[in-house]
Amino acid sequence: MTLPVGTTTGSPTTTHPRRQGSPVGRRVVLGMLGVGAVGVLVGRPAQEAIQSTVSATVPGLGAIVPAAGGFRIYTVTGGYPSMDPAAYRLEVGGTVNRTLSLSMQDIAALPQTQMTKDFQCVTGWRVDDVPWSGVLLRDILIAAGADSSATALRFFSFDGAYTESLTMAQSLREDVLVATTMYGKPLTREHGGPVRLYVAPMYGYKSIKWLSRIEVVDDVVPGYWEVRGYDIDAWVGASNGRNDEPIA
Ligand SMILES: Nc1nc2c(c(=O)[nH]1)N[C@H]1C(S)=C(S)[C@@H](COP(=O)(O)O)O[C@H]1N2
Ligand SMILES: [Mo]
Repeated sequence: MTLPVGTTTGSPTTTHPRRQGSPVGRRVVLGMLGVGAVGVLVGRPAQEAIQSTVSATVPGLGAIVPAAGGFRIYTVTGGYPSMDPAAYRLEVGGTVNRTLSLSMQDIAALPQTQMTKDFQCVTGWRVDDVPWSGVLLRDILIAAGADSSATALRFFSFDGAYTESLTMAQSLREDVLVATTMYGKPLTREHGGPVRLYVAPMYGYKSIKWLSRIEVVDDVVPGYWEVRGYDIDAWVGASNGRNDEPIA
């Protein structure tokens, strides 16, 4: 099976997979056509979220600070790391054709994607209709020439503590964003600026803040909360024993 570069994978508006899709077949290297080819992926419409579910917040995910709009600010290190955007680099490595070290300008030069979707924490709080923008993780993988037959990705934070994981199939979805803005403004330090992941269909713990490195690897390595008992496949409404409304 050939990875359908330049076509849609997954359908954020209608599908809600409970398990990862079938593995990509023979080895296919993403981005054989080069970075220019990803332009065809731009311009998909932003989607509106449907419904909110608000329930009692159960603390337990590290330091918690309430924030505007219903977000709680989480950090497992007890502080917020700071990063001069001019010094920031997003490293992309592992099983890729081209190791990348992307500055904010490099990221801005990649195809930009916007989406407006809810953010749901596994502890129960949900923020409706958050406008996000950045670069699809998929487009970064294409830019790096990632091997789409690799099984998984690992994500690292410059907070020095937090890590996350996704399968390759999950990473190629069109609702998984390397986010640089929220509500039309650069991501604040508290929300993970200058760059965080936003994994729309999954609980918030997948959306690693202060993202510093992406690695394409052969095995899923459970992330910070996953080694502490949370589900690795963190689909909203179909994991962690919860029945929240899926993120449309
Ligand atoms: N580096 C880092 N990323 C993180 C976390 C964290 O503690 N550290 N918490 C996660 C959890 S559990 C949630 S719900 C969201 C919260 O995002 P916010 O702090 O922007 O509200 O960030 C996720 N990403
Ligand atoms: Mo969370």
